[in-house]
Amino acid sequence: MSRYESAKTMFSGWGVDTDRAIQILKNIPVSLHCWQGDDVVGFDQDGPLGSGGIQTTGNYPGRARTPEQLMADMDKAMTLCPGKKKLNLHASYAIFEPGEKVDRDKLEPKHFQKWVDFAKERGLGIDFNPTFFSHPMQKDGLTLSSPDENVRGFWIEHGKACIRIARYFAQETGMPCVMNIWTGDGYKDIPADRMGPRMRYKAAIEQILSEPYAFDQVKPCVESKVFGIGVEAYTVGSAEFTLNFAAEHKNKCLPLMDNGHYHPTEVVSDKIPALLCFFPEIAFHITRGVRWDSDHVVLLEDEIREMAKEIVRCGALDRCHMALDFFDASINRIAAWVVGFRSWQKALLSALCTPHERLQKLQNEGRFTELMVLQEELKMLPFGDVWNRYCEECGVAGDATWFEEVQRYEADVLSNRK
Ligand code: RNT
Ligand code: ZN
Repeated sequence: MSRYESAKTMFSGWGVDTDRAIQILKNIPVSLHCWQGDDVVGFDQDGPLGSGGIQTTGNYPGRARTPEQLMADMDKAMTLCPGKKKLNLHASYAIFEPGEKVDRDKLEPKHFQKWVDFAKERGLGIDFNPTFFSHPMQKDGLTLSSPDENVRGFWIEHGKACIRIARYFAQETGMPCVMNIWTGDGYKDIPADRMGPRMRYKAAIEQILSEPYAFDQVKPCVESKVFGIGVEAYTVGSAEFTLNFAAEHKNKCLPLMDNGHYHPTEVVSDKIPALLCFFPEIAFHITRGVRWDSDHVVLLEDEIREMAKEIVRCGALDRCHMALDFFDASINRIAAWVVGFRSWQKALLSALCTPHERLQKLQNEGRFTELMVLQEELKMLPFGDVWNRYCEECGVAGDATWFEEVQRYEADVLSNRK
């Protein structure tokens, strides 16, 4: 008997069909974020990642400097990851003709045509993000909530342009485009007015959403945050703000939870079933915060596994839009993508190989001791053999031999970049 056959028998003793788990996961898209490849710099400006309260640290050699390089790097990463992928782009990754320079309020679908070609050749859907940072029109750190009407107007136009681009992505790929609105708007120190900026933010996002779109094709989201670097005291788009915004605009907007954006003892896993009681669909940025929203590479950690478990056991895989969001510049960037993507795949597959009904029954019957004992026992099942089979069926290495490929690519390609 092969290792997989033996593992399959053990799981089926628990009522888990591992073949079925593998088949399900093959069809669940997870969005891979382009911004891990170049430290969130983009192609529409010259400097490094600007203000917005987020930061990359490290200077590992080989950062992608051109669209061609970034596409080649993403290709390399995707060939080393099992599962269905989507491409996640930021507006700052617009690709211009030589000499052309278009500001963010005037972006058009044509500036993303090369990305569409890239996605279509690979059968990928595309998700999108307006870029409300690294730009001179961010005044006093504010965009959509600025007291300056010109500043707000500029960013509203940017948001509307992004809806039109998202519409184009959905039409071209035939897959819905999740379009996430996140701004770093906030204040470093104690504000004199907390409501004014939020009322302006609300009206501004409403104006963006007045740009026409079909909600089954374009799915705008609002992402909350607790604080950022330089905006420690107050964030306009707080958890309560974005959640209520999404609730009020339920037929045209989704809430997005980034698990790096809450107080350190809060967990997104517990928020998932809470939101699913009210929203038909929700969205995620999956990341790893170390002490703060540090955007470390996703690993197979307890809370990551718990999030995947909630999505699976709530039967909500088709109601959840999952995207990765981290940026580590201190290690090989392709390996960062691969480790993060594979970790989330492991979490999902493991959740799909968990006998949720059996455990729920114990909970409902008040058999809590047994529940604890069995939950611990499950951790000892040979999940690695199921993972290896999944990877094999997806045509990628199950073990870390994929890293040899990354090392070769680093020697042949990345090390030549200046
Ligand atoms: C920042 C947010 C946001 C960004 C990306 C680049 O804290 O998580 O989603 O990471 O838009
Ligand atoms: Zn995020």
